[in-house]
Amino acid sequence: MPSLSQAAAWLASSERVVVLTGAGMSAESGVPTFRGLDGLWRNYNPLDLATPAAFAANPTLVWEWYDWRRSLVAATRPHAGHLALAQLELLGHQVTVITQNVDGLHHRAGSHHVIEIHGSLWRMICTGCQQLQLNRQPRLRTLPPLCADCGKMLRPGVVWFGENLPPLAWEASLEATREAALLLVIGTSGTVYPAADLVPLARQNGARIIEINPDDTPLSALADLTLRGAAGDLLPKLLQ
Ligand code: BV8
Ligand code: ZN
Repeated sequence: MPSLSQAAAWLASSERVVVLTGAGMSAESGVPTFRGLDGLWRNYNPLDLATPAAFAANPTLVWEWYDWRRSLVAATRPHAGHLALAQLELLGHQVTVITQNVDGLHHRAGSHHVIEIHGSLWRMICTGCQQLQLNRQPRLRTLPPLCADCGKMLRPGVVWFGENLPPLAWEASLEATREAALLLVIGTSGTVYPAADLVPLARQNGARIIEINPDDTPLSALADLTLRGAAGDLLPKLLQ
């Protein structure tokens, strides 16, 4: 694939690399995407469950969904694509992974500079005392889980639709994107904002854009190069 060698050449000559990943980055680890056919749980649309209103209306149902996702992710592992991104750091590039995913697979693959702009399945926040707790227990005993300190209900430590992104994470993402020489856009449909805005921002600041996705997306028009394929297949080849 000539574009693969072109992409490899651009990668080799880029010191500061930013990687924006979406649900498609975790697909080959067996984590369902949001919009693919396999993305549904009990026939609910994730867009209907990942909202403050859904949690207020039925916290147990929303927790069942997150508990199911936590168990599923706990049983998977990073794939060769995640590992290839971690390896990129070892080759001397300054790599910042800005992920929309909440599964923690980039951390488990060994990437050091990961910005989780939509939070994490493994974090919980108390709706009472606002304490942030890390909890990696895949199957929670009681749903909804309660705060050990104040007894109030815990919520998943993720950003729901209609909620602001964590300010420090978003600021760090903007800064890294402005400095990027190369932006890899991997496994995202580019339909969620403000994450998708990072792509035009990188372009405005002179970065080269490479999209890795089996399908066309609204972001494809902004890419200097599109590699039509799966992350787990193309990223190791790109690293070679
Ligand atoms: C915000 C955490 C300011 C939770 C997620 C009206 C009212 C309020 C807000 C809005 C509104 N209208 C629009 C908005 C903005 C809204 C938004 O963007 N809505 C969309 C639906 C239009 N955004 C927000 O609300 C954000 N906050 O704007 O704050 C504000 C505040 C108040 C009021 C207004 C504004 C917060 C957004 C964060 C939501 N939380 N996740 C959880 O995970 O449970 S988003 C969630 O969905 C994921 O994190 C992910 O980001 C997104 C799914 O998108 P993708 O990652 O792109 O995945 P998708 O399935 O779509 O696509 C997969 C892709 O992979 C495909 O292209 C496929 O081809 C490809 N693929 C498949 N296999 C592979 C592959 N690629 C490579 N290899 C493969 N093997
Ligand atoms: Zn509490």
